[in-house]
Amino acid sequence: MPYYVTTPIYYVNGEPHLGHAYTTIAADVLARHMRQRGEDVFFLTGTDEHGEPVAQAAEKLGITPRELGDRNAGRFRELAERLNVTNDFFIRTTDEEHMAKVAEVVQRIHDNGHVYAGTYEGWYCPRCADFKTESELEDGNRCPIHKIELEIEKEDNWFFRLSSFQEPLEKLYAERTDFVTPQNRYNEALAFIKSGLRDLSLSRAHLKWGVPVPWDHSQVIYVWIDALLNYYTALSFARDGEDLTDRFWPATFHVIGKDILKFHTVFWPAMLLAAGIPLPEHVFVHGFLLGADGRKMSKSLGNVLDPFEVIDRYGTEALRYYLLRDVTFGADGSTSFDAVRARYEGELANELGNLASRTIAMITRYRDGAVPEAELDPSMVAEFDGLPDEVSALMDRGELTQALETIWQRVRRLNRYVEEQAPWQLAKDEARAGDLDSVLRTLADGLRAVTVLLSPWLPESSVTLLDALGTPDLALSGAALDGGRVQRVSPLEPLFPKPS
Ligand code: ME8
Repeated sequence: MPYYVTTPIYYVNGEPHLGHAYTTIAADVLARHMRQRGEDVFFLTGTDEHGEPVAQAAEKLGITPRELGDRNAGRFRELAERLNVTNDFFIRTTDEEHMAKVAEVVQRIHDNGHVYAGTYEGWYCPRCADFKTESELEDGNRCPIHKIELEIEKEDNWFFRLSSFQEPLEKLYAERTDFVTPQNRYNEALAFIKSGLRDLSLSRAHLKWGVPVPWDHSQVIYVWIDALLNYYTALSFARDGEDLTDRFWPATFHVIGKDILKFHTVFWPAMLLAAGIPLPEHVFVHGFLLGADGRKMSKSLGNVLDPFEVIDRYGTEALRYYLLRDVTFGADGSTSFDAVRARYEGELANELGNLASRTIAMITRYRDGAVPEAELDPSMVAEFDGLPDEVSALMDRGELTQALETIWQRVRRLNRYVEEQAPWQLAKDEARAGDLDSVLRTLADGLRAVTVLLSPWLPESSVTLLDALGTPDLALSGAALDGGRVQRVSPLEPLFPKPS
């Protein structure tokens, strides 16, 4: 089955930060998990390079918007590499093929009768590149996201008849209750639709940095319309000489943060309906990472957790694990270096690392590294029963933290099993050699099963560990406790050493 997962494309006017890392890691965990299930996966990320915020930032730096794009797209690519994410393509909205396809789709929306000329007047936030309604404004006519004071702007624009999609969108939400998850975000999107949709300006007159409106080159296409279309255009040129659109469209999972909910859950489906393009299956809206003090992360408050610093000290795996473990995916949550340390030492090193090293050490010591051919302990088999399906069902709903917790309970269960069975005692009693065989085999195969399941979160450590168990296969079909057998173990360096 095709599975197409996307991240938002990030603005090149800012630096890559923890929030970007979070969404990108989450999408990668989904992509890796789906590959384990044997699905045909395409994973897209990239950069959003047009529009006013980028043009303004470039001007401030005294460089062209293209130069700024080149510089920062490079930094977002580097971030993706350091996070060890497996995106199949990196789109930039300045890619010529993207721009040509945007023009083509917007022309189609126009030809289908959904565009007209008008004048727009309203509260405009240049940082959001978006007009705000009165009800969205905060005290002092401030942007609810950027807190800056807004001004009224007036412009002759081309308009997209968003209002005529009120009913089709309500119908969509009634028919597909899992179009937006989690439920509170579905409710928020539906409430926005029900509050009445106003037409949307589709172009900007005073801006040059963007895709020209195909029938009026004096204007450029509104940056959000250009940006949203990346999910669709990328498939047409991601592979030289091959169009992947039929294979992967509609997208399975758009992963986004709550700040861009309205664009993805209201404007985007309306645009696609207007262009006659099938709608994506799901939009998963995650919450916001906050500073250690529970406030929005901001450099001036000094409460920002730098993903690169975490990677330098604890490694990529620690960051991937920490973010999806400590902050429930879908909710807001605070972040701190101390919390990373606690998860690293308390769970990765002391629980998983310890389970791995003692399992391998005991098999080496008591059985010369050969895993005995004994019965698996039936009580443990029962505790692992149905685990891969349970994890898959959670992943299908985007519940990445719950999926990780479900697996981690088995890591803890295996550690308790070691304590309960005390193999070091069994080893002293020749008459109990059969019991020791069974315990060692149960531990080896249990460790293999949890490692396969954990590999989307901990891709590197999982490969190292599975190599030491001599069972490199990552297929989820083998992730049951009786799904595959470890024959021999080989020595393993500590997976999560104390940072120097
Ligand atoms: O909005 N916590 O780009 P952007 C969690 N170009 N996630 C966060 C976060 C935080 N504190 N801060 C940012 C744009 N993010 C547009 C998108 S898509 C067609 C165009 C993540 O660079 C989160 O995914 O401002 C959020 O939605 C995204 O970065 C915004 O990135």
